[in-house]
Amino acid sequence: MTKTAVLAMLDELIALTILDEENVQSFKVRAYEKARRGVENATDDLPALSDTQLTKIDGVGKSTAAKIREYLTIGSVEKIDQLRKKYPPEFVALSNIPGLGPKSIKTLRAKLSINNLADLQTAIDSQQLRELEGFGATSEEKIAKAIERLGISDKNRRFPIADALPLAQALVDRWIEVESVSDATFCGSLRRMNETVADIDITIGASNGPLVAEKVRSSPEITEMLAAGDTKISFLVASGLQVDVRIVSPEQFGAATLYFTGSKAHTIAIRQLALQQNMLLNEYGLFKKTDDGKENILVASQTEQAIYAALGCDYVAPELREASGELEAAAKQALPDFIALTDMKGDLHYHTDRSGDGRSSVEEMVAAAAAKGYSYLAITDHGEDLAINGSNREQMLEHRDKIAALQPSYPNMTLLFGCELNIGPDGGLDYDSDFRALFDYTVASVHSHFDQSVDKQTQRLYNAIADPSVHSIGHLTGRYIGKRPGIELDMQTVFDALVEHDVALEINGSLNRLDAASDVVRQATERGVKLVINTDSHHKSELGRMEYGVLTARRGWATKDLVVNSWPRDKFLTWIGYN
Ligand code: DGT
Ligand code: CA
Ligand code: ZN
Repeated sequence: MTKTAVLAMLDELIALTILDEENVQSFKVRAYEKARRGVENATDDLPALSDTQLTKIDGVGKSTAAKIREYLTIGSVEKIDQLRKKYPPEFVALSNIPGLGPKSIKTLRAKLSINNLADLQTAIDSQQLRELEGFGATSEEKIAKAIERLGISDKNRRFPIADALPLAQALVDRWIEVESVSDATFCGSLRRMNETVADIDITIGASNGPLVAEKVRSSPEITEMLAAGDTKISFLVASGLQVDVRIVSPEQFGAATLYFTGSKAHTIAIRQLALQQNMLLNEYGLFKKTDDGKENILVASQTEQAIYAALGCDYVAPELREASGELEAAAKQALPDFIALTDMKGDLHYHTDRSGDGRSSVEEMVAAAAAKGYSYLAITDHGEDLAINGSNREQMLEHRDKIAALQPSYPNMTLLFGCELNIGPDGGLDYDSDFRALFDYTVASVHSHFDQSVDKQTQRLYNAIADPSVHSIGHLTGRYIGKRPGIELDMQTVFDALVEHDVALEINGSLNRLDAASDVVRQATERGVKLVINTDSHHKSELGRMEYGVLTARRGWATKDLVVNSWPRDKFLTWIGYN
């Protein structure tokens, strides 16, 4: 059990308690939140701690310590199981819809027997919400529109990547350690970094399949077993997410992951390519027919790399496999020079506890960036316009001194005094232009007013982009995948403005955001818009998000030359006008 899993457990406990008590400020909720912050800052090796040591973690009392111990020992927590019975995951999920909080979903359940999205949709379709006290026609329409824009209305439920990827990673990390396992990976839409997934597909290569199957079948996350074989196991977890596991021999691992990663269209195209070369590709391997056509001889199967190579192709990374030109380019060995994680030279959207929502000190955050080997770092705490989270001028200037004082300890990394400016409803920014000019670097982003017209939002973005103090636009639409629709924009106008004013478009690596989205990145790349890939870290444990940002950029065919924070330090500093 990793610390990430414990944090996820505490998140669920907090969400369920809020629902139970209808109060985000209750004593219990605040205690759990405090404990979560403590655990986040504690050692990664929680299982090594004794009971006494657990209670020594900041904010962790006896009862929370007992729950953490229970979770570390048996993989579940009695209290959470009880709350889940009262509030099943598909019911809790309703509170993610904008306009519906804990109180209102409980009203819907009490008055209209609404237990899940399908029930809610039926009630909306028959206009039952507008008759309900505290709702009305406007709120019914607003909820209906939110469901539609989130794309969650169809009965084939999809899950946001932020809900699926950490679980998939935890399962793979655990199963790869099992005896006789040669390799394991999640596949399907998740490995291709799609924003939402229908299920988690996992492929395991192992010489002792039955032994591994036994281990998989006894996973503590399982709430319902759907198929319990020795080569294929399917189960549900508490959220309702389905996990499909295939166990194959180590020799067939590459052919199996190629097949199960898809996309379906990509795998069909690559089979076609094999046929053109008189070969046969299936989930077991790539085979060549003998001259008499009677026998198939194995050409490659153990790794995906070997299969692409045997077909005379560049290796096509999973995030590119969407049948949108990648195979044609790979067959000509002409895949563009896409950005890679190892190219990244700095993080340029980065918070410290100077921000109300930041949770690590500036010293810790700078040390974490230095440990990544970065050559530059922009510290971009929130400007004054963001209530609670923002900083006034005096606080910002003090912060600047603090950052400058740290610089001598980091000769290999240039520390930039930055700011995340808030883009107001009409495109206005924090402070005034003289004060904004004090920042070495800025990222401007939208945090509110999501419901304006396309024209108004486009003009709003245009005004921000045109401001001379702005270097980049952060999380373009402000969406939370599957939870909050972002603003709607006329993208061509936005791209034109970005090019005209030489402002970079951010790809935000937070799994909840992945904003700008990969399809937008692809258009931006074609238009020659400069890009920047950031983590938007609010804690020292969040720097790993750079990988997700880079994968999203690669899905959008972003080339290295366009990504400003892959540039060498001198080139980058010249671009921002730093001296
Ligand atoms: P999802 O689950 O809807 O988010 O998307 P995928 O791509 O993960 O689709 P899924 O889980 O149905 O199947 C996983 C992969 O298995 C898929 O990407 C390609 C492969 N696959 C599934 N069915 C077929 C099929 O009928 N033909 C071919 N060639 N491949 C398939
Ligand atoms: Ca899938
Ligand atoms: Zn931020």
